[in-house]
Order: sequence, then structure tokens, then C-alpha cells
Amino acid sequence: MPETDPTAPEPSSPSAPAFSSPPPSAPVPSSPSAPVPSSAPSASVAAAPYPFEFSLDDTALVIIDMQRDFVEPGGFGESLGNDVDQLRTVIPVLAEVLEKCRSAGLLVIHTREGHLPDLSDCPPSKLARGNPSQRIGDPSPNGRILIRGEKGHDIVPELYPIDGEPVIDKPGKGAFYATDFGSILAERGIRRLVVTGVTTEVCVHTTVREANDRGFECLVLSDCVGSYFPEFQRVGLEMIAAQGGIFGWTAPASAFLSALAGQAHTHVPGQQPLTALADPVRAG
Ligand code: TIU
Repeated sequence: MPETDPTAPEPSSPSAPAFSSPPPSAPVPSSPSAPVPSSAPSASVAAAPYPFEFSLDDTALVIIDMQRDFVEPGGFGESLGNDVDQLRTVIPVLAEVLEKCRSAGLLVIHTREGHLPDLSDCPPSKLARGNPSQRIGDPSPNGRILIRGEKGHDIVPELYPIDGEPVIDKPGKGAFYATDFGSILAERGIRRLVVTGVTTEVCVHTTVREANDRGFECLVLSDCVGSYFPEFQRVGLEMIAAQGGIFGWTAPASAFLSALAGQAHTHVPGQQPLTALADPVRAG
């Protein structure tokens, strides 16, 4: 990549208007969307570094960016030089987790990384970063890369959202930045997140770190998150649970599903139907 002069004006796409970052938020209260402790958790997952406890009514399954642009050839992931097959291995395991969570009445939230067609929400630095073979907004077999409304931007069919499941469209790597993810969690009394999706060291990590700082407890399912790099997958998971769970917990899907199965048997559907709370929300 050619040397760049840091004092030179930002390169810009001819059709892209000036990037406008979201307005600075009002002074941050001590904890803007801080989860309020509810009743004692009723389920326990065998996790690292110690058991992760949760209840059906205070926990959401979060599926991060399982979009064609990351897991299919010709999209954003491949344009960055990655082998997308590495990520597809999570799909069948995650599909099972999704089905069991839906059956148990757990809130399910999906995210998608992407940008407005005019790229006004895409920082020029993100557009230029990495000197990719194709840039965000360029044409691809699945439409314009990482642009909302295009086929490549959408979620893979195996994990497609159903009515009532919020879909958070985010311009960044983290799910909280410039979205209403935090307010949706607060409205629904969610304080724990079971986190899945791609990629482990980028959007999963960023979201878990953002959530951790906001007071949420995160369990990352180790075989439901994927990286283009096996080493990053291993180390990325270790980082989360290190230092006594500095960012959260990790466990395989099987451990979470065992705990969920115990809950599903004791849960009385209809008493507090979560689906009634889950109005269709297409955030963003
Ligand atoms: N490049 C990479 O590993 N990931 C991303 O750009 N986005 C997400 O992780 N979703």
C-alpha cells in the first residue's frame, strides 16, 4: 500500500457525502442502560472461568453479523483476503442453539454490520482501511458490499430472524455504537447476553467489551463464534475468560443447552410470555 500523508485530506468516494458521525450523546449518567438486578438466576452453565448463571427472563441470545457478506464468497470478508469457509462451521451449531432458545422463549436479537447506500454513516477511515480488493459499497455477486438492503448484507437463511426478533443495524463493530441496542435491552429487562456470531476477535469482542462496560454479563459460546484465523479464535476466547472473567464467560453450546433444557422444563409458558414483549423491531 502506498505511503499516505497524514496531513492530506481524507480520500473520499465520488458519490459519498461527507461522513457525519453520530452526535455526541448527552452527559452520560452513571450507567445509562445499566441492567437492574432481577430475581436470583435459576440456571447455571458449566463455563470458564466459573459457572455462568442466568434466568430465562433476564437473558437474550445475541447473534452477531451472520451475514452473507462475512460467510459467503464474494463479500466483505473475502475482499479482505479471508477464507470464508472458516466461518461457516458455526452455522449448524448456532442453528440448533437458535431453535432451542426460541422454544424456551428466550429473547433473540440479531445484528448486521453495514452502511446506508450513500455511505454517509461510514467513516472514510473504514472505507480506506486495509486496501481491500473491493471496498464497502462496491458491486459484488450479492449486491453492493456491506450496504443495507443488499442481499450480501442480509442474514444467512439458516439463521434468519423471525417476527418479533429485533434486528440491530450497526455501522461499527460493536452493537451498542450508534444503535438502539442498549435501549432495547433496557426496555426488556435484559441483563445477561449469550453471545454468538462472527467474527470472534472483531465484532464479537467489541460487543462483549461494550456490554461488559455497561454492566451486562456475557457468556460467549465457543463453538458458535468464528474467526478467519484459528489462532485468533483460541486466543480471543481465552481473553474473555482470563483474569477471573475480565470480559465475561465462555462455554461450548452443549453446556448452555444443558442448562437451558433444565429451565425449559421448569418454565411455565404463558405466565410471562417473552414473545408478547418482543414487538417486531427493525432497528436502524
Ligand atoms: N473483518 C472481520 O474479522 N470482521 C468484521 O469486519 N466484522 C465483524 O466481525 N462482524
